[in-house]
Amino acid sequence: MNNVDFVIKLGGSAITDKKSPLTANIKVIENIAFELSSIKKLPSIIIVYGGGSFGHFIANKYIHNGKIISSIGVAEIHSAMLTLTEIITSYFIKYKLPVFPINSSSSFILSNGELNSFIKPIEYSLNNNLIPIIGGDVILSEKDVRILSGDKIASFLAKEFNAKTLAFGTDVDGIILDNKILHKVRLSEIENIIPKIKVNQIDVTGGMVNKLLEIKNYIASGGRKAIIFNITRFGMLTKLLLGEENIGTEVDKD
Ligand code: IP8
Repeated sequence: MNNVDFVIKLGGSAITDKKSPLTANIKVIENIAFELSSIKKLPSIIIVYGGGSFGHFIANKYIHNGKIISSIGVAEIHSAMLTLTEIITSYFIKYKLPVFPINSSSSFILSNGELNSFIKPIEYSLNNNLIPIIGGDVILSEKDVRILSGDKIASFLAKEFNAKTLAFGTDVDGIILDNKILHKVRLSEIENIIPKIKVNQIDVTGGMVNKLLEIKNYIASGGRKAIIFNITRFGMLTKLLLGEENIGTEVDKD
């Protein structure tokens, strides 16, 4: 498996308008594509994206106790994510980015509660100078269908491809407590921070709290640094890719 420099999650709250069903935030998507295309020598990256007002809006209607309770619900959620995939892809291509969308519902299944993956297409797309992009989606198990969040996919792929940085692009400047951005957080501090974070009701996969838990598991199991930053601020993605410091909240080992 080849190594990558970055796994970057495009948060659903950044790339869609969470207040309007099925509405992409075209300006943010276009800025992301523009910034990526403007970097002279793009590091190796895997892009992951969240559901926002596509996946989460539909999923909210059909989820009960973490399970999707209707087959047509599964079809609708998957279809909404395909639409979002197509929107992101078209803007990346507009900026001549060799994007290669990979479907997570065909790359991941749950078997006996364990996540099984087929990620060779991601490895091979990197070998072929393509930028793999993959989103949160519905995934199948023996007897039911669940949502696999983009956060989980991002941390999973960051581990598999030994990413130097796992970056979560959101619509906030990082973890903010008492009106201050926490620029550096150590693994052991995460548990104390989580109860102080406001919970987002729309997000079926748990929003910022889930992100921090995901990062905690990621770093605790040998992952390298993780960063939460505001990807809706033009220029921040470029700073991330150029390795600038203090662009959001960075989480490291103790
Ligand atoms: O926005 C969830 O991905 P997330 C995807 O990364 C769906 O939690 C289908 C709701």
